[in-house]
Amino acid sequence: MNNIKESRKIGKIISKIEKGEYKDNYRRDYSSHVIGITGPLGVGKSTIVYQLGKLYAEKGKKTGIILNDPASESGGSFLGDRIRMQKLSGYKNVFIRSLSSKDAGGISGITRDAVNLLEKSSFEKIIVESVGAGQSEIEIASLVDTCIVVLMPGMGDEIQMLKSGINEIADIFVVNKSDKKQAQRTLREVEMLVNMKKGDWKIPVVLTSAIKNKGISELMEKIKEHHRYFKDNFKKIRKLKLEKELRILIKNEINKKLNCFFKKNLKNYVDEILTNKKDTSTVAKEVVNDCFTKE
Ligand SMILES: Nc1nc2c(ncn2[C@@H]2O[C@H](COP(=O)(O)OP(=O)(O)OP(=O)(O)O)[C@@H](O)[C@H]2O)c(=O)[nH]1
Ligand SMILES: [Mg+2]
Repeated sequence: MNNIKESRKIGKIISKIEKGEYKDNYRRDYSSHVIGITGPLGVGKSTIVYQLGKLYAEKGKKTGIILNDPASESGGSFLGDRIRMQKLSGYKNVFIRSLSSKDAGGISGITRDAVNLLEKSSFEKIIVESVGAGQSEIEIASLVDTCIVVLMPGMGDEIQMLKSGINEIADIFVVNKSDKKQAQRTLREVEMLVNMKKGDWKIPVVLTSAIKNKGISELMEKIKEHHRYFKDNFKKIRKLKLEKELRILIKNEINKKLNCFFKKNLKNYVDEILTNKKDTSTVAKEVVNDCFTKE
């Protein structure tokens, strides 16, 4: 950044955030547009972040980029991330930083604080990269205004991902690595799933080849459209995002408890059915009723 002083100051505060030594009570005023890029390991998230960041920078937008500590992801991309970061930090209006959650525990809280800090510092665009389909990523999805889920062809489990709840958080889908075989097929599969979804925002599916810088300006256009939609329907979307987040988190919690319950009790219920000749569906109903009526 050209304002080296500002950049240093922000960097120092972020280090404090990482150590859990900094907190403030800032509440977002949504003057920044926060864009989340998420998806499974190695689909090209960082490459997309780099291309997008570069495009925003060239358009003169003050851009903040937050990456999760690459060392904690697919170690292999660490060097690539470093090189990209160096290139981007050469732009005078870009601040870029990897976050590590080693000390403060949990990346989502730290990311939230860092996003707040950048908004307070008048960044127009804040891009956040997060990995995986875990809980922290779902939390991150609720803190961004526009959530982009990146997939790639030939993953085999991409549709599984969509079914597992990640589709609930996507405002835009990207099928990256369009230079690979089967990209068109994956595109069609994702489009089919998206078409089944209701709602007044029609989730776009954008085909990109980040490495060749293809499809990135189309993606930027969709991001812009979503931002307009977000601002026009702010209250409604905020509520919906919270609802979605809660629904996913509750499902996760119930699943965890359920697995525990199965491990401990399933055998006993089977024995009970065998001795008392109750049928399985009656027992299942009884068990569930029991669970939901108990404290
Ligand atoms: N063929 C092809 N390779 C790509 C494309 N985009 C990224 N890659 C490559 O895919 C690998 C992973 O890219 P990254 O951008 O690091 O992916 P990521 O999703 O950020 O990875 P993690 O952060 O480790 O989950 C790198 O070797 C990239 O060069 C693309 O459009 N086509
Ligand atoms: Mg990455």
